[in-house]
Amino acid sequence: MAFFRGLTAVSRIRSRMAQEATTLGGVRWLQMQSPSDLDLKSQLQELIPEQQDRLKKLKSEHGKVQLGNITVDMVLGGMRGMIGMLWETSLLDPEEGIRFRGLSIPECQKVLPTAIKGGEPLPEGLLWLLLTGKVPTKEQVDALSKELVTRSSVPGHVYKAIDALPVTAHPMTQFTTGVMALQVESEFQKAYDKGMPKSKFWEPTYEDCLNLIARLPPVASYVYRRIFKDGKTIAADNALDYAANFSHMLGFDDPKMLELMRLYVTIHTDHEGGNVSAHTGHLVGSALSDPYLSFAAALNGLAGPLHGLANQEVLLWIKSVIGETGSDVTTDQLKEYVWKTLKSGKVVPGFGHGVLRKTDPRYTCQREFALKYLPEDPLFQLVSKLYEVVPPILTELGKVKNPWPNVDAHSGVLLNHFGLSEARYYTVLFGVSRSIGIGSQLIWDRALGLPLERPKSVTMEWLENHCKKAAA
Ligand code: AMX
Repeated sequence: MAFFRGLTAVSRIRSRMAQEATTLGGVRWLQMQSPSDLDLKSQLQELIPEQQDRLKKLKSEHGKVQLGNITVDMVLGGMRGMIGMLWETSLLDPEEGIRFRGLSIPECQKVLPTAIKGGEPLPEGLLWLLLTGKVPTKEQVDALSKELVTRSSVPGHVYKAIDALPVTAHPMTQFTTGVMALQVESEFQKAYDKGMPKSKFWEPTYEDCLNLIARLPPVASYVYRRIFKDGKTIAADNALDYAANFSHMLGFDDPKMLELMRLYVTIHTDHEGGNVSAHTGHLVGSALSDPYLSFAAALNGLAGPLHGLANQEVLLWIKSVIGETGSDVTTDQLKEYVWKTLKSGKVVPGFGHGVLRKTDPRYTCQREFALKYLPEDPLFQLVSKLYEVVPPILTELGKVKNPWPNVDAHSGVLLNHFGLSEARYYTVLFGVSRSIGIGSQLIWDRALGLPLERPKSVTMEWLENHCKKAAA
């Protein structure tokens, strides 16, 4: 109810020229008119002191409040359920899924500015939301799109570094190499080497993160065209928004594909802080490694099959089902194939999650996209069938905590439908999107002066002795 009240308020706000504010899920909505209102950095500058005070107050007034007990299971179980990190940009509810600064995916789809009427959100709008906690106006998003264009030029040595790799190298290896080569441009590193007060750390971090976000689409599309299109690159069309330009540079100009790319880049940005890529970016950044170094580390985590590589694995898995059974695969054949995968010691890609306990809303919004634009696509229909077949089997295993599909179960068939069929490339798209979430949090990490991450580890002997003492 509060949400719909918020929506009505937003339409009212948007039609007015005066400054006004209302609240939705803790998110402030502002429509303002001065030129600095179109400048993201100025907006952040205003917000930072108040958030620094908030953190100081939390520390001084509630620093000793307990947040739970750590059990041996948690230590041995990949720290599941252990609260250990501050992550401002998004929060994941096991039942409901992700909320970006308090807004669920359907809410973001309703309120973030779009390129076409009733279309998918522009990722620049989500970047603005993640950084400021405020829903931007279309003017603010357009200004940010333009700013990203001005930051998007990639030095030639980056392409040479990628070219030094065999063309057969995995796209993620080539992409991460490109990010590492971009690192020589780091403003943070230069400023740190010169010397700067801690209170200023966030400013070159902001420059690096925005530059990084802006430069990833040309680098990523270079990798794609190098591997799959004989190295024939396509120049940027800087009149387009961020995601549409990325799609264009990859070689896909169908307006529906542009919409898909806007949706894809928006929903893959952020998934709170504990997932492998986000946590890695944050951890490496805590050593004051610059955003390029931090993000390259994050990408290496994203490249694992239990994390971001799962989107590649899903499409390859679906195609191997069809290869073995033919395109008219029956439910029984599908069940048999799922069991065969499990018996071979592999996981069923695209299903399960470390935190979520329901169907991933990122899956649901992609399904809605498919129902709108490609309901007859045979691979989409197979994905729908998998929704019925896989969860009961995973449940039958008795150990899987969440048998439902995650984001990766759906993305591949959508991309494949519009001709982006090279599954090995998919995690690169995920990586481009992740820069928006990880970059936003890195800026806040430095603005809030968050410390070096250094949790305590123990040995099995330590745990045994501790448990003996506890029993006595
Ligand atoms: N297929 C087969 N087995 C699965 C499974 C799946 N889809 N999901 C979980 N399991 C197994 C685990 O491997 C584990 O087995 P083990 O005890 O023998 O090691 C057991 O069930 C319990 O695991 P869990 O607590 O339910 O999940 P988790 O937190 O350990 O792992 C995840 C989460 C995502 C790695 C796991 O569900 C998985 O491997 N899924 C398939 C890969 C995938 O889709 N990854 C993408 C996730 C989203 C993302 O990061 N992009």
